[in-house]
Order: sequence, then C-alpha cells, then structure tokens
Amino acid sequence: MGLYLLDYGAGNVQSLANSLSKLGHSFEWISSPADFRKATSLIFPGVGAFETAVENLTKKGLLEPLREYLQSGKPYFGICIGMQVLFQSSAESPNFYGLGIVPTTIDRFDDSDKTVPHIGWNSADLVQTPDVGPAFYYFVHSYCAKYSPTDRPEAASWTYTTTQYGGEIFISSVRKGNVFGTQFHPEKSGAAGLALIDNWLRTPEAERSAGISKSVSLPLPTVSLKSRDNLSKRIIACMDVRSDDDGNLIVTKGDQYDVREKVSSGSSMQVKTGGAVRNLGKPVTLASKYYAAGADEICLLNITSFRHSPLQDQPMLAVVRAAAKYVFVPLTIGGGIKDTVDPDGTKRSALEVASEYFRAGADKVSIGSDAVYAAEKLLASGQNHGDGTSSIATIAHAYGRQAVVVSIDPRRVYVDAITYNGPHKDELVHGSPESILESDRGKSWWYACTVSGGRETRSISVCQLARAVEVLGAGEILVNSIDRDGTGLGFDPDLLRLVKGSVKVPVVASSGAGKKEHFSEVFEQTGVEAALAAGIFHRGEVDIGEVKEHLTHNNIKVRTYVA
Ligand code: 1PR
Repeated sequence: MGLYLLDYGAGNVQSLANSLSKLGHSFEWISSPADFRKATSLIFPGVGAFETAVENLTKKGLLEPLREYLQSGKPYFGICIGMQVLFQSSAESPNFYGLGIVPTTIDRFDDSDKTVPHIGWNSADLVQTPDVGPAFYYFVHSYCAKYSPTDRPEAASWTYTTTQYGGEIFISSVRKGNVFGTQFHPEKSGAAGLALIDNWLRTPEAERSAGISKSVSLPLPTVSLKSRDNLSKRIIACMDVRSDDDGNLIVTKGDQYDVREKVSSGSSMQVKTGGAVRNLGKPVTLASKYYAAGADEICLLNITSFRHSPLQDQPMLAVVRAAAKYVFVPLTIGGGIKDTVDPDGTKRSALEVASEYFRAGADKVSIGSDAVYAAEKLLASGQNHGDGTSSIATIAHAYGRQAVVVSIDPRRVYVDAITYNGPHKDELVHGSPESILESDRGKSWWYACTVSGGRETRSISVCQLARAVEVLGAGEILVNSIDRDGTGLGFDPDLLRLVKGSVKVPVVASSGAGKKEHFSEVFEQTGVEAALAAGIFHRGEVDIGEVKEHLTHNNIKVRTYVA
C-alpha cells in the first residue's frame, strides 16, 4: 500500500510516525508534489498554527497538489490542522484561506465560561451512527468548527462526531467519501487512538474511498453521553532528568529542589545535603511504565539545562526520541528552551531549540527561566502586548499556543502582614490559624518567581508572571512550588487559586502530592485542569490507576485507561 505522510515542516509529525511503526504500517514522506500521485493513502498530521500550515504548504508548492489528491477520491486522513485546512478559513489567521472543501469556517472557542485552549481528554460522540457511544481522545486546540445544524447546515453532512466543551458543541471529526479528519490527536490518544488509526488503515482502500460507515467506526464504544462536556482531569507523571556525578542521564527527585542525598556531617552527625544525586531510574523506562499505567501525559524536565548549550544537550534529545517510541500520550519537554549560543558561536533561537524537541517527538515544550525574563521585559515596557520576539511568542506563532507551557517555580516570601509595605501587598496570603500545616498558621506571604531551578529569586510575583505569559502566548501554566516539592504535604491550594484566578489558560498543579486524596483535594479546592506528581509515583507509593479510581469514586471525571 502506498501510504504517505504529509509534513509541511512544523509540528510534531514524529508522533504519528511512531504510532504507525508501532502498529506495523510502513510509510513514506511526501517530499515533492509528484509524491501525491504515488500515494494511495495519505495522512496529514498537522500540528501548529493554521497560518503556518497554509503558508508552508503554499511555499512548498504542496497546497494545490493536496487539493487535487483530495479530489481524486483517494483516502485522506487529516489530523488537527490536517482537518482544519479542509475548511474555508480560520479566525486564527484571517488572512489565510483553507481548501474550502468543508463549506464552513473555524472559530475561536468562547473563553467566557471556560479555559482556552481546550486541552485534554474528551469524548467524541458519533452523529452519523447514533447508537454507538464515545471513546476518549486527546484534544489540544483553541479553534474549532462550531456544530450548529440549524445555523450552519452546510457542514452538517460532513459531521462525523461532535464534542462538547463548556457550553459549546463543536465538530470533532468530519467524514465524507474519501475524506476523514479528526480535531483530536489519535496518535496521542493511547490505545483508543492507535486502534482508530489501525482501523482506518486496515480497511480496504475502496471502502475508505467510498466512506462506508464501518470503515472508520470509532473503537471502544461505551454508552452514549451526548451533549455533555466530558473533558476529564489529567494526571501527569513528571520526571526531573539530569546527569548523575558520572555523567549518566537519570531521573532524580528533590526535596524542595535539592536533588542530592542527605549525608551525615562529621562527628556531630548533623544531616546535611551534598551527597550523590538521587537516582530513581532511567527516563525512558519510567516514561514507558507511566504510559502503561495510564498517565494522561508525561513530562520530562531537563533540570540543569541552564548550564549547558543545546549541543551538549543531545542526550536529552535522544531521551525524547526514545521515549516517543513508547509513549502514545502527550509528551512535554522542559529545560533550556531559550535563545542560546553554541560553543562555536552559532546563535540558536529558542524556536530552533524547541523545533529540535518537536522533531524528536515532543508535543509541548515547557519554558521556565526564560518565561520569567520575558514577563519582566513585558512589565518594564508598560505595554499590554509583547513585541513578538520572546521565546513564548515565537514558538506559539509557529506551533500554536497550545504547544507552549510555562513552568513556574515560585517560592513563598514570608512577611509581617501588619508592618509590610512592600510590593505585591494585594497578593498576600494569610495562613489560617486552623491550617492543617502548622508551618502556615498565623503567617503571611506572597509568591515570588525564581529562575535557574530556584537558585535565584526575582521580584516578580506569580500572578504578574501568569498574566504576562498568557499575554505573550503561553497555552498552559505548570505551577510548581519550591516549598512543597517532594514534601508529600499536598499541593499548595493558595498558590494554585491565585494563578487560576489570574489567567484563562489551563493550569497544572504540581509539587507536594503525598497520597491519592491530595489529587481530589486539589481539583475540588482549586479547579485546576491537571495535577502532576513525581516522587509518589517514582517511589511506587501510589499507582496512577489508584489515583484515577479514587477520583472516579469522588465524581471527578478522568480518562479511564483501556490497555
Ligand atoms: O529554566 O527553562 O531551563 O527549565 C528548567 C525546568 O526544570 C523548570 O521546569 C523547573 O521547574 C525544573 N527544575 C529545575 N530545577 C529543579 C530541581 O528540582 N532542582 N525541577 C527542577 C522542578 C519540580 C517538578 C516536580 C514537582 C513534583 N521540579 O518538576 O516534578 O515538584 O514533585 P513531587 O510530586 O515529588 O512533589 P528552564
């Protein structure tokens, strides 16, 4: 079979390639317009911004051959932007036109009742075969085709599945004749997504061209949950990666960011830090293990990347490449995403560094220190918009804001609430006298941002940072806490409520998980979209499955994992 993949040069096409290899399908890449004629099946795994996709396809002379291919009746499967490009246009890039095959437009989600982007696992409800219910797939997008058979009857005949997010129902997949397209990412949707791809590819070409319903029926039907927002809370397993003292890349875990073993010092037997770097396992082995255990996302953070240039970071790229072969849920990579200069003097922009990671198989990049500097620059400028040059802005422009996570490393700054007259007075948190943590009782503090893995505290507050990075183009905010990291005391709800109340983008809680109840507490108390943990999983104290069972028991929606 002549299966070809279309890569317009931006976005993580490696994930789809890895899915196909895992499923045992061989394929070629479309490298020139002539390849379209050789293809007997085509998948376009478009990731990124609408404008980037259309512009790149046009520049490479691939847009018109793609249109001809679609008109030829040969099977086509478009993913995300690969589906959106079939539409007339997108509000994301008003000056660019799509192929206009599906006769309606793509619009932005309304963020008045929900966070945007829509990130996470949601159901796809079949329209054309209503007796079959939903399976859960991974979505990550800010723009969608609104479903409205009365206002937009022209798109109705194309609608294969719909999905509800907040009060809006949108078209989550289209299908007609030889054309199939999904807004969600089957290549990142675990077993359900792999089954969908395999199902489509194993159906005879003649049937896929004719669009016979059984050919692309969605797997894993359960019950019909039509017209319900099924977006589930995500559980993320995080691995802090660095070299041990012998130069091997390992997963480590700190206590309040200190990753070295405690050692006894001299005759006083005083316990001090400074021993060997704690070794909790190998990054790829652990990533595969957490995928198999049902993690909704995997996060790999290169925690000492601020010391190195990207060239010396090649081992981390190799880790990402290897992990992406086993992990079919989203993979976020952080550490060192910034403008750098190679030892030979070659300048490498943050966008180039991020692109390397996307090509290796990352789905999102997470920016730490550089986001703090960019936010400080924005605040100093007095403007309410950036100049488009920050790492956040350049990566969001090329790959879409949903691919850019900002990872914050805040630390509490304790003050005397009665006499304090310094900055961020309006953000002071006052520890309740009844707080379960004795250390919080009667105290007051604000949250300062830090850079270089907590080594340097800055004067910018966590709320200032969150608001600024959202303006600059961040699609999600990962909120760590140096005070809670590795303590097992639970997430910091005061910190998370502050950030959640400052932005419209999804917020991920991190640091402090010590038991499964901490996960239900953080979702109930703060409304965050996802919770990340490290130590509790590395040490095998609680299994991801147990966390999800506990959440389900507490009526918190999660993706139930089907191997
Ligand atoms: O500044 O863009 O190079 O990014 C560096 C990245 O590395 C940032 O995302 C920063 O959070 C992370 N980082 C730097 N130093 C450390 C360290 O631990 N010494 N790790 C570090 C941050 C926090 C979480 C951890 C949670 C959950 N670790 O990643 O996984 O706190 O832990 P727990 O569940 O065990 O409590 P840049």
